Amino acid sequence: MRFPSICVVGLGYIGLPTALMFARAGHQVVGVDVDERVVAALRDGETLLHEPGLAEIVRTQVRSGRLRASRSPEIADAFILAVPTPISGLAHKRADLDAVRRATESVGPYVRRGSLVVVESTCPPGTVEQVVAPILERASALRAGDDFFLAHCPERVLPGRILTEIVENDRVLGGIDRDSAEAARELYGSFVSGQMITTDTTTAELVKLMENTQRDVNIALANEFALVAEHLGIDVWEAIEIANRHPRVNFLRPGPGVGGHCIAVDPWFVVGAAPQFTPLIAASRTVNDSMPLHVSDLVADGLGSLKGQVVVALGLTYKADVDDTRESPSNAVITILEQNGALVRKHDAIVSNDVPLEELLRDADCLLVLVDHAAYRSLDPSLLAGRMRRPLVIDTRNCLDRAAWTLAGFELRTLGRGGRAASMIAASDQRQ
Ligand code: SAJ
Repeated sequence: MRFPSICVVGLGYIGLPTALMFARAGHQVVGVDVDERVVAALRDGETLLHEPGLAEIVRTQVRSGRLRASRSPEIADAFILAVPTPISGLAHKRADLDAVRRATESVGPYVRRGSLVVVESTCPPGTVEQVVAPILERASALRAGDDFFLAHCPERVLPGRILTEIVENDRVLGGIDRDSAEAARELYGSFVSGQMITTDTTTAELVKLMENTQRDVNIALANEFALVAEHLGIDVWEAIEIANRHPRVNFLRPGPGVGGHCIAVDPWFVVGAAPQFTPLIAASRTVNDSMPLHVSDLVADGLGSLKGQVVVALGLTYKADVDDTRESPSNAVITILEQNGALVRKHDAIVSNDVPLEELLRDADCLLVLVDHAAYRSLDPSLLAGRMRRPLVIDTRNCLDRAAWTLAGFELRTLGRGGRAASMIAASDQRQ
């Protein structure tokens, strides 16, 4: 084994699973985090994160003695930086590289001849070469490429499927030089079963941003068609289903907006790097960011006004079946509703369900579905009927069974579904 000891800085949704995979593959791993609660939990063989299968592996790897937790880095053969890169600034959204700088500074003094440093954090193009390398070189008095290896290996795992994808996904390994990329290939080869593709650091940085940008632009396109369909009075969900039968067409799903720490953020790194060439990427961000306002308009439309109306918001996480509420479109929708005088009662099948839904619905005016958790898709409307002051349901994810909810006496409206579709279906129902 070429890099027997590894120091992983940042024990979030990427750093912790990565540390675990290396520990399971037989490396000696120290996991570092600035948050005392994260370190304390890991020392007890526990984690504060919710991800399928994670708690069990944390327990076994901490017990095995191959994974330890610490507040500060120490000497190791390889260092992995997996800290957040958010955006800051409202008018001009720029990458906030403070955490990357701090993490780099913290490992710099421990880098030796022959060490490997890998940046996993998603970064604007050029960061590893222009920001990370100089900091490491200053702190270690060594040269990147000549004396130590430096690579960018962006994570690409999907929250909810992290432990599978971290092993099976193909990996991009961008080296500051060829030997660095090869060193990274050797390191990740200890647990990755997907293919490993080597390139330079800046290409690897851009590849990661391109992936998330493509998804953001495609979601924006679906959202834009949802608005068009509402305007034309047709059903975008039916239209998408039909269009997707074309062998080279694959629309994503419209919804209340794009959340999470990645897809809503990363496109701005590309815009920041080349604003004059990225009008499409910037416009897509604007379209997706405008969806919460559209959802509040749908509610206002359905209720006549928002002032004093009781809205039950179903789903607070940024997407289905995860526990992560950070950067959730639900937060934006709820804020707009409240600013306009609505009284919002919140429920989430995963993170906030102390008060049962049946109780929240009592005398409510609108049930607003913002996240398509499995638990919501399988709700039995007959058990919820007769409690609301007004049985209006607005489904922003098209996840409810229209026939069942209508039969139970609810008025179901769906984002992207215009009036004509509803009336045609009603007409054809009557004909039958
Ligand atoms: N969304 C839609 N419609 C869709 C798909 C998603 O509105 O058809 C919304 C979701 O509800 C959510 C947001 O987009 O609010 C993002 O969800 P997601 O499942 O598309 O992506 P993330 O943020 O959970 O994970 C993405 C993944 N990137 C790609 O699929 C290209 C993952 O592989 C990356 O590793 C991750 O970003 C990351 O960390 O960069």
